[in-house]
Amino acid sequence: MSGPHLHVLATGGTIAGRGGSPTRRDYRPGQIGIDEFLARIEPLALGARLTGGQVANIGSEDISYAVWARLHASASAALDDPAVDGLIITHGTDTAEETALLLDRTLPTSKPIVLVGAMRAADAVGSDGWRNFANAVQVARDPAAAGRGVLVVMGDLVHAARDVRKAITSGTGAFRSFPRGPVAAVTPTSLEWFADPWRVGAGALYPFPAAMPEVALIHCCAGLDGRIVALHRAAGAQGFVVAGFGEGTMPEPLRTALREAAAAGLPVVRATRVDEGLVDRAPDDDGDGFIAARALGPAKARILLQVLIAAGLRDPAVIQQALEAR
Ligand code: DAS
Repeated sequence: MSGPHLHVLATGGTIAGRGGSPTRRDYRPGQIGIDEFLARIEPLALGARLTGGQVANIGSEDISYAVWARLHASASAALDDPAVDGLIITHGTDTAEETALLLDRTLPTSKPIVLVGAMRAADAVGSDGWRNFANAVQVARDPAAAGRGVLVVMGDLVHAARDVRKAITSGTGAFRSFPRGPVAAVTPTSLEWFADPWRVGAGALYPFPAAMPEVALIHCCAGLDGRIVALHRAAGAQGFVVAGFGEGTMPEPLRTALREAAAAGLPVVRATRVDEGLVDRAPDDDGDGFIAARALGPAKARILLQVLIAAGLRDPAVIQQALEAR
């Protein structure tokens, strides 16, 4: 097939899922290997030459540092290959936002990088995976997709890694972007960008971690006290992200325990358990030594904090600045 050469790295997920019944949810993720997947895509004649590699074949709920390390190494090798014009990663939807952000911050973005999944298995009634993949090819084959970090293509929309999240448990419109919204609309035969690239020619923002530091994510609930902080510190936590109430508030006993952790040099990021909304710096943050998550939700704030700590960046002011980067 003619057209740009796109390399596809498969990790599993529902997009490669197959099961017992086309109507029930009794499928197993990661049942279709990359060779079979590409053979099924070939007849669609998507205007790109596709090669593939199998990094893993798992449900993304089981994603691990080991899989991430293999994926990053394979992605780096593909992006370094002058014969490769763009990269597509097939992935489960449950942790797509975390993988996307991790790669977004640790890979160069001089070529298109697109992560794609599916909400329904390949053999399910109304399967969305083949369309999502055809859309992913439409995006990855466009040179204008470069300079935008890692993009996530789901449900005829293109999302930036920083803003995207799985917002609904089921249905093909499950992915949303906050606060900026999607960056493009896509179909297997059309692509409409809504804005210019924002990271043109940039190399990787940070090195890929040699190991992922323990960062605890504390989900606030009424009456939570500070004991959980001591438990995590005893277990080796190197930093904390709090999914707080509202604009990142938390019960006073928890604040006290986290203030002590910050004073001991453990970065503390205030995020929110609320589905949407920015967490800006609060007047007490300077005194508490806390960092505001801004537009990042708790799960992605944790990934970024792990990358930063692994890079030796623990200063709250430096971390706050890193949370502003798109
Ligand atoms: N099987 C889950 C996963 O791999 C869900 C999915 O892929 O949609 O994330």
